Amino acid sequence: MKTNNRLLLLGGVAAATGTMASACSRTAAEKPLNIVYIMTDDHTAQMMSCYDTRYASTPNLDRIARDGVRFTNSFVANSLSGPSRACMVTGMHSCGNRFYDNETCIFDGSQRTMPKMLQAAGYQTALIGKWHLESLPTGFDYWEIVPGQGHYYNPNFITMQNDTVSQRGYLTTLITDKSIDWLENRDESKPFCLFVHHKAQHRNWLSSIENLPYFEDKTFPLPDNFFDDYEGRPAAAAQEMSIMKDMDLVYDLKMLKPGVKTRLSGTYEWMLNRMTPEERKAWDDFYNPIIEDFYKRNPQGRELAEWKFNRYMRDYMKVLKSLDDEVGRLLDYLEENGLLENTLVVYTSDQGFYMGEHGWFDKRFMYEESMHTPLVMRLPDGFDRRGDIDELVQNIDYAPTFLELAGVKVPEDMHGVSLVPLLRGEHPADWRDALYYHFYEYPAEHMVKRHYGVRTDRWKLIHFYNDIDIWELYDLENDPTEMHNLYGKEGYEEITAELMAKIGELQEKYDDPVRFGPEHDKDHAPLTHRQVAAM
Ligand code: SGN
Ligand code: CA
Repeated sequence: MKTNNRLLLLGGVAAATGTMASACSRTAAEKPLNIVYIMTDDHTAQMMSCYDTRYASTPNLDRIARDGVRFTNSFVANSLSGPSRACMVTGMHSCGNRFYDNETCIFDGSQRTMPKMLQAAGYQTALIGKWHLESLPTGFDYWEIVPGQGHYYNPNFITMQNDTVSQRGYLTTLITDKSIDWLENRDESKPFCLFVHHKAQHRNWLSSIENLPYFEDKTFPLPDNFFDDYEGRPAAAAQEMSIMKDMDLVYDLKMLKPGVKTRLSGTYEWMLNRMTPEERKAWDDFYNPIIEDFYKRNPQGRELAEWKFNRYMRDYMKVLKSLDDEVGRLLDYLEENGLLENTLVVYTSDQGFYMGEHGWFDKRFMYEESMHTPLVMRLPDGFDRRGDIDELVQNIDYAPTFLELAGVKVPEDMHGVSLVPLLRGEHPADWRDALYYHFYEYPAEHMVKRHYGVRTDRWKLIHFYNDIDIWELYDLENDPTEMHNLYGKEGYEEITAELMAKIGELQEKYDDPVRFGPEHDKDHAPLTHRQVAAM
């Protein structure tokens, strides 16, 4: 058994709860570990330079990986904000935490959560930024959240007194300010776990005023499969998240002009009304020449596709620059205050995102770009692991990881698995060989059909169900962009049967009978995977 002297230092609080477990091998002189968990929204690995150098430069995010590890196979369980956050705090798949989708669910804050367990073990816990679980946070000594998606400009915050307070400033900066303030004023006698939840990079990518001029000289080539015809993939064809068809010219691409009304132009104007007169002037001074040029040239066809894609990329990059700078400011604070040695810093996103792949923005699908999520960790002293970790990991694993690091016994029925052995450089022989995924939010915005499936290191099998019954099989080694659905093709019977069995096994393990949604479930008993497969 490994000694865990650090646990002795946690003292009576956790010991008295009887929840201690042997966790990590650190020396007696070291202080208990702290955790800073930074989660952004819709930040995808294609736009993080330690994963992909084609587009963005994110030196501060990369710094986290440089002094620690980069997970190359990090995925979510249900690629949507609320569900991802619920998976993260509970260590359970959506079926276990019962937060299936953003539109119909309210998180039951009375259930077991990792922040509550950390609190019980003597940790100070705080949450700042986007929460998006509808009920007020539980398990945090301090919280300050934005209502719903939050606003980039002069946002409202909900405080612990349940007041809504409007604040001057840009949200990415404000969340960092508040995080640093909390660190400054915390009770230094206790270890802490701070959750910093940014709105950035969520739609509709409103840059800070300072960053407006950046990246205007950059042009980005369209991804090879931008003009995907979705052949053999009817569920992929049915979505409404196309840059060409569904991206709003005013709301997303900022081409506001008197007389031009789009589905979301009113929302965009309402957002701009949050700006101070000075901000609004700087905004208009920047966009007006672009707007004028756009309507004058009136691009069509491929030229319009390139124009839309490039505006999208540039706005995303401007917002990302603030995010990277602000994460840098938080890291500097930790460094200057001697906190880095004994703090695990985690950086991840609530899911990945499409940057024009298949012609899309948004997420939801079990395809790679959105099932994948960036995950890098700066490791505290005592953890010498560096470089890449290639094992299959999922956002349900964060809760057990933090619990183990805090010396709290991970409940046996928790779906996630602690990543601590991987952080120590071990390669457990019995590590999972497949990940389970289930997306439920349909019918809804972007119209991505309900689906579930399994992903191994090489294969992916997906079943789209509900008002469609389509299976898709991908060979990720030979078709990494998932353009060729091999389901039902000759030669793939055996792997298909194996993956189907795996889905059945995982649905049983996680107790996830396929749900058709609240309307259907009122009158029908949930169907098992096997019943659906037999339909
Ligand atoms: C909003 C966005 C959608 C986005 C969802 C979920 N529309 O509804 O484009 O898919 O959030 O995103 S918007 O018109 O309000 O911008 S999530 O990350 O919060 O799950
Ligand atoms: Ca998101």
